[in-house]
Amino acid sequence: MELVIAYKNYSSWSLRPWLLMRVAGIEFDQRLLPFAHSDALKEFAAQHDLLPQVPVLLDQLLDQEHVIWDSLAIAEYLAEQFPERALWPADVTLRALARSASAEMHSGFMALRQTFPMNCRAQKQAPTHLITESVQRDLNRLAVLWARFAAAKAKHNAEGAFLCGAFSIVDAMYAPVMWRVRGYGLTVSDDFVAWSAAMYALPEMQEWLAAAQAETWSMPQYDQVGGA
Ligand SMILES: N[C@@H](CCC(=O)N[C@@H](CS)C(=O)NCC(=O)O)C(=O)O
Repeated sequence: MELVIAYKNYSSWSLRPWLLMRVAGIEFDQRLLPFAHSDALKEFAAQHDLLPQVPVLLDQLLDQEHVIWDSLAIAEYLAEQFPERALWPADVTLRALARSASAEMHSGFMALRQTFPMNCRAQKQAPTHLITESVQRDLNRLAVLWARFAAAKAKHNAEGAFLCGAFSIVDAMYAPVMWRVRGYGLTVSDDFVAWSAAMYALPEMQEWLAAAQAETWSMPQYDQVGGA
């Protein structure tokens, strides 16, 4: 399998399947296409009739090359191909919650995502004027979701520091939010802080961070957010 991604420092959609596969122990090669610094992503997309976007998963299955694009579709494909890795929680209630929250991340949190782009190298304190009403609404929504996961975990005796206990797709879907909240000094809730610490401590997340720090590409429009 080959996962096509972009900048480890900035590409939030790339992080999701990469982290999921690494934590689940699914082996893959990675191809990094720095789309703002080369035409390689455009050429790759044209070759496969895709939009010029990452992530894309290439899989050789039953003698055919399968091309899966979009983070959530990749996560679902992997869950189907590797049922023994329990990429979704086994419990139906937790699974329904994890699926709903993953879809909500995929289509929502626009204010947070647009105002505070993922930048793993950032360590800032966001100026208060950037915490607009819409951003605050997104942060409040995270707190509500995290409380809901904590209650569901307790009710279903799910053990572990992640949203449904053990690491699952929903943690991967929210992984960039960990970087956003941490990197810009935002506040969500105590439940979020505990989850964030567990996500940050994952060896795979540290591996991603080290690679992001080693990258020499920069995107000034993102580096300038929240001050120099
Ligand atoms: N809905 C897509 C979003 C993918 C996306 O927006 N990817 C960004 C990178 S994080 C991209 O490829 N941008 C290319 C560009 O801006 O040229 C997913 O879930 O994978």
